[in-house]
Amino acid sequence: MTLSNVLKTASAAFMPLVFIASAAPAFAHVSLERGEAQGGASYKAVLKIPHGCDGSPTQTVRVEIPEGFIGVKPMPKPGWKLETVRGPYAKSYAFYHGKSLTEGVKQITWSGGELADEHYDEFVASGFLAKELEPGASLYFKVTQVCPKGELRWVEVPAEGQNPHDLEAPAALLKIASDETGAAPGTASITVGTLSIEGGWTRATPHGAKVAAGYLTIRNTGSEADTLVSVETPIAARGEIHDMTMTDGVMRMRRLADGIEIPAGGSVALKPGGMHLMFIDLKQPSVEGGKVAVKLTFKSGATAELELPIRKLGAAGDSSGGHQH
Ligand SMILES: [Cu+2]
Repeated sequence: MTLSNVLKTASAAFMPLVFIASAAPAFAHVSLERGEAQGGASYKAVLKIPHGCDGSPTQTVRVEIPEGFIGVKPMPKPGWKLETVRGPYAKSYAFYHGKSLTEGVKQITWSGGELADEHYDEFVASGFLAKELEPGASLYFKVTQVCPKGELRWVEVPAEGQNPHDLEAPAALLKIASDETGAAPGTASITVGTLSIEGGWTRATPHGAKVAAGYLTIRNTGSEADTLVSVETPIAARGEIHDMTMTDGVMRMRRLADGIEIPAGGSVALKPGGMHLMFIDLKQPSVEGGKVAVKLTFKSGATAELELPIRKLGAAGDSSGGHQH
């Protein structure tokens, strides 16, 4: 019996309101743990499956990946068989390593599992929200649950002007955040394991610029040292880790091939005139007020994805930068 049928039956029979109220939780919708996220940044889609099909256990969960959620990789689940269907995107999207993505995972199916109606579970896929997505845009993740008895199809999308709460089986919604709801200028922080990264920023680049630098502070609260070994960003063909040194009175930069060690209990600041992230072969200028997505990878395997706010050209110590390539 569908929810609207229940409601019709209930009202037709003048059943007490308490019946509807107590029945409602059984119809909790499939949803995303994080329902709003920035475009031009990585996103981990955590789909929450709150119940089975009217009492029957869920044995298959299938998700349609919405346009604009690119480079998607599903997380395997013990006890579930994982299958993906790839296909073309509606257009080409800028991605890490200077690549453009024109196709990728469009559908994910976890099957052969057993999620009891009275239990709850999460199904996860990691990817990148294309920077071409408009702030305020809605991405709908259509989800199908298949059970031994019946199935639930969370595929409804509200029509123009329709209240999504009126939908009986809405698809899970992800809103692309407007720029105003992003991190305050000059702050970009994230914690991964024992590492915390804060105070990140980059600066606006003139048209035709080939390189840009990124700055941030990495704190290691753990008992073992870790090393920043690489950086990637969708705005440049490649990322490197650099230091500045004074040779014969001239400031030069050099690549730190071994990365930057963050000592246990210590912190390292990447700042103008010193160590920095270098974005090489820029594909686009960085515009003041925007953000640059970066992905840092550490020797331990930890990765941190954050967004560096773009400060104005010539900001904070730019004159000492003297980037020579
Ligand atoms: Cu450099």
